[in-house]
Amino acid sequence: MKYTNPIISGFHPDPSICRVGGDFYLVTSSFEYFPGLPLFHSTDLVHWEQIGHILSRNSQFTLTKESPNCLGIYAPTIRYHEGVYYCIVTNVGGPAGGNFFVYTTDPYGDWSDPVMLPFGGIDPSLFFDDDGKVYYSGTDTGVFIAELTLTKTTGENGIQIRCDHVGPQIYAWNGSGGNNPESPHLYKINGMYYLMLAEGGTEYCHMVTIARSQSVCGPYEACPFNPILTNRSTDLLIKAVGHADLVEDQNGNWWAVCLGIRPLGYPFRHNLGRETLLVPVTWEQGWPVMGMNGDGRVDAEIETSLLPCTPFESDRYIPGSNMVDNFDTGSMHPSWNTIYNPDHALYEFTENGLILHGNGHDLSCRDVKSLLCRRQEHFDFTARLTLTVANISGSGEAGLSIYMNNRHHYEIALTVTDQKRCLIVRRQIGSLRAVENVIEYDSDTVVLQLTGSRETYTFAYCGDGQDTPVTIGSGEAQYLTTEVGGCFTGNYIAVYATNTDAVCRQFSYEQGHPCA
Ligand code: 6LW
Repeated sequence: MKYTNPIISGFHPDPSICRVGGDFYLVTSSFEYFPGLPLFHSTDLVHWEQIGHILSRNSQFTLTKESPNCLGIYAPTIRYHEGVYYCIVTNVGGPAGGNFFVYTTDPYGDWSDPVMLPFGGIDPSLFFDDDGKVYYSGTDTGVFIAELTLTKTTGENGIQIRCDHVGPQIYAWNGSGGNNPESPHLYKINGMYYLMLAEGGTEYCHMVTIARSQSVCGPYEACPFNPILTNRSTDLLIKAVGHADLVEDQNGNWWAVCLGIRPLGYPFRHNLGRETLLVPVTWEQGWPVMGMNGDGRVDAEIETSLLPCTPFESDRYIPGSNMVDNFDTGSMHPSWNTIYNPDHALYEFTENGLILHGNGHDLSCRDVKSLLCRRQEHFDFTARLTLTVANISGSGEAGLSIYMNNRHHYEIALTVTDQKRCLIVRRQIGSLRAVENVIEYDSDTVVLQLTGSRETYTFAYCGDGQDTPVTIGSGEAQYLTTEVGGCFTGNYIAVYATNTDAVCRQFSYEQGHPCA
């Protein structure tokens, strides 16, 4: 069969995977977005459903408001050991930052509060050796390994796990010489210890390298075929592949998940963030060989007969699928995020829809806003928001935005200008900010539409009784890209209100342009 990469499209970087029987669980980074660490389940490695978020409570983590798109929840690792699921991760920046793990016996339920660990740096991973010892690997001034003493107790509230002791940091192998050796994962396979890294930085020179040893703390022998995975200096459409994690399926075949990007065109600029890819792995001379023909590359289409083909029926959210939210379930659709820990007072579910209570913060403000956002998962998409704003004053505004960060966003909004209700299209690219169109519009309710393509984001509206959207503005996609003004995340589609209350009655997101 043939499968297509990415297996999880849009901003889903730094994937980590584990298998429990015939079930695979996969987690990705989430940076400043809340809830943190989206968690996915699959039985065939290609079809994924989102089963929740690992960090779903304010008590588990506090996100810093510094440096949008660059800080927050980085690179997690998910592992399963003796009935317990562990996820170890870094909250980067702010006084609450640091490395910690959370755990659960039920990945569909709540995860524990954090168990903080005294290590600096990023990209933590856990390895459970077959002699009962547990090791941490991470990256600070270099890649290191340290033993952890974890103690598990069972009480009235289920299991409790604490870390009683951490061993010295051992710098065993720092990669093949590329910059930014990071994301170390340890494995024991056929009696050998393997230490797999990313090198070259998360941009276009990204790669995966590996070394092995007979002893967990080394000495490590580098693979003579390093890098074992990279798309650097190729014409492949997927670029910057790296940051991989290995998994063996129930049939004894091996796979890696990794991240990669799909630029809009040339020159390379990407707006979907770093996405999750699946790579076949075979073994030669005791080394993992990655790629469809063992070529150490990741293609958009991969032909393989080896997938554990056990697709499942899911009534959960399938990432990359179309979505309609009537805001009538009383809870948030799993694809919605807030930026930073949410202020729950800003969101009110009613039988008429979701009321956003504007808190005076507009899209350019780097603080908690009355906003919900979801990932842009396709180059070509159509998003629509049916919005009612009854009372609106001159400083009030509610609308639909394509949002990279507070300094890079385009939007269509209902507002008041010169004491008249109107629709505006505004764009901000760095320090340039302009309202580019103003249309008088005197009704309370409007359907706002945002379409995306590789070239352009286009804004349109439908007034009461209208069926055909009227385009009132557009902007280049290339200026809302990581290379222009972002860092580690991808673009989001946001519904928001500033200095007003606004009722969101329906939101839809569809791949493609159904109106075209
Ligand atoms: C992550 C590092 C990386 O911590 O990017 O691509 C950093 N790899 O391993 C942020 O995602």
